[in-house]
Amino acid sequence: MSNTSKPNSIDADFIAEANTALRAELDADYETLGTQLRRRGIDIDQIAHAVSRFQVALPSWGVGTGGTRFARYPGPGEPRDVFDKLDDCAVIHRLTGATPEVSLHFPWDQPEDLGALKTRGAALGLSFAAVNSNTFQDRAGQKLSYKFGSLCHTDAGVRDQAVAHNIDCIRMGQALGSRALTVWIGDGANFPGQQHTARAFERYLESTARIYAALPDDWNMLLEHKMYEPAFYATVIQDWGSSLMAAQTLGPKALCLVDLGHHAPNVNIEMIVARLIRVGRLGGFHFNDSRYGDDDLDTGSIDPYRLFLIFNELADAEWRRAPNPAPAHMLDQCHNITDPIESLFTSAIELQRAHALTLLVDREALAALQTKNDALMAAQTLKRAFTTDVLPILARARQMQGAAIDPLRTYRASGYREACVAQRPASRGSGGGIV
Ligand code: LRH
Ligand code: MN
Repeated sequence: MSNTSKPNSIDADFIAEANTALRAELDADYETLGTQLRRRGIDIDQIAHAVSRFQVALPSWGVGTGGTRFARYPGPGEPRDVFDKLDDCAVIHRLTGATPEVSLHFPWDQPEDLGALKTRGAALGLSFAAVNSNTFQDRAGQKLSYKFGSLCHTDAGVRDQAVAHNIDCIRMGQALGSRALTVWIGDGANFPGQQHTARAFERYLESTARIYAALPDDWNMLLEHKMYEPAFYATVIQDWGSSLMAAQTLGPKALCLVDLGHHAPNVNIEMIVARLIRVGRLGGFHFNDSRYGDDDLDTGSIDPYRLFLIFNELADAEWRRAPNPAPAHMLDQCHNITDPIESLFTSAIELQRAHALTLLVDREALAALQTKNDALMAAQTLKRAFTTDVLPILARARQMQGAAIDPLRTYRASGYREACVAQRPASRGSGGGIV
């Protein structure tokens, strides 16, 4: 456990000092934007306060360097263990004020001492979001392989092993104060005929029912669908329909998690979000961006309008008081060539932006235009919000929480990464794999 040698952390004083030089410029930009928005009947301070309440959980596996099946090029000063990962997550939260929770993945983050991990989290101002089980890899000493699946495996022994792991994740999550279990499985087939499509789904329902029965009353089970990979012909939980069918079969604590990269290119994800909200089963998101497959690129880096349209469904649901629990916002990205800390705080800010932009939509006017089928004016009403430069609002929202007006400039000035390099032995490259 590496809690003695912590890189010089980016503390509140360092951030306050960095903000001093930027305050006057921000005040001027904020004033200008405030005047423009006032003309549109919008109170800029109200938006800034709403943005300051926006939160997204960080993926513990995202602060290390990711890779592809071809190679992984470890970045400098990589975290050695879950304690280093928490240190890095705390830096992201100090810079943005928007990421107070970390989503852990077991066994990747399995500590000897759960209590020590919880204490360290609290000391860093962090708490724990949904925990993720992992029955898509075999680990040392594991009796039965997940090569041909886990919760849907034809061998009851393998299913029992996978169910036991998920129940163990619930136990560890409880010790950390988490309130949800995310279940993503890669179970599926590479050949037509390899797997009985219907029976595989029934085995999934039987296994997840046993996990569901072990859930504490105040917990949720988040079912994550994915179109393909690692299976390349059929995936048991390949789309939102299969996920929703399973959630409705399991019970009210089972909800659907939408990972943006788990759909075919061009799928209208905001429509899926609207449908899941209609039945109160939208449990959360794994935010990232992609152009082709599950590329796990930085959120908002490829198609920020798509991200805006997804948040627009969330804002509209809140406006029309739709009966859906507040979805759990989480990032799930793979940083192959950037500093993961920079990618994660930049992505958290992209989410703050998408959220802020949806608050600029004149929903009364839009509803009236939709009713009278004024297609172009309706589209323009939405686009007008999207094309507003809300950077001053995002910076103000961070400043209001003692976070950085300019996180990238502040982070690079801190020398945090260089300090990590000095204290964390360089890790070797490997053949491949996402983490
Ligand atoms: C599967 C997935 C899932 C995680 C893994 C790291 O592609 O999105 O959410 O368990 O990535
Ligand atoms: Mn995911």
